[in-house]
Amino acid sequence: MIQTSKITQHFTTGELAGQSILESRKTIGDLEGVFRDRAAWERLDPSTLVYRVQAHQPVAEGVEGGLFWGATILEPGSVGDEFFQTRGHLHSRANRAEFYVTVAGLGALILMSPDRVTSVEWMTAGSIHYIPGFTAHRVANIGTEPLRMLACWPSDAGHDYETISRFGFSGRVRRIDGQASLILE
Ligand code: PAN
Ligand code: ZN
Repeated sequence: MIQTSKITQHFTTGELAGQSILESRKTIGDLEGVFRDRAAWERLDPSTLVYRVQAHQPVAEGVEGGLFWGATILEPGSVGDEFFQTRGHLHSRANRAEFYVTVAGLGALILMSPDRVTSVEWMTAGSIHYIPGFTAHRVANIGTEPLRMLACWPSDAGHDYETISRFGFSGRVRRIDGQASLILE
């Protein structure tokens, strides 16, 4: 049998297309507690779009042995001296790893090890990033164009947002003297 894929990946925009693609969006109002400068966050229009996530989930969430494919488009912008960024998470099955690939834009992949050591990998078109298990991950858009990236992760990984919302990362990427820098807290 010869079949054509029903899901397609656009390599310029990073967008996925196809019938069963799941889509979610996060606005400034959805991201309470993500940015250190609360007053700056409160000054922004809560309906401002920060990022969109598309996911291709060929098996049900939680199935062991499957894979998911996703696209994230993170708008440029800032909240105080921080850049627009994703909430960040661990995986619920914490040992599950993940790949990120940058399609376009400039980003910072913020990683935190189980002993709370935070590091950054700069993201540029074509860069591939392996996120090991037990590693919290968040992405900031440090450029002026949308950051477009792809991700592939196990279908039984799940998302643990609670740990990061309670304990945060031990470092943040901030604009210091005009330059994106990792500032440890
Ligand atoms: C990604 C992220 C996506 C959005 O698909 O879920 O970039 O980030 P948050 O989930 O932290 O809001 C991924 O890492 N999946 O596991
Ligand atoms: Zn993840």
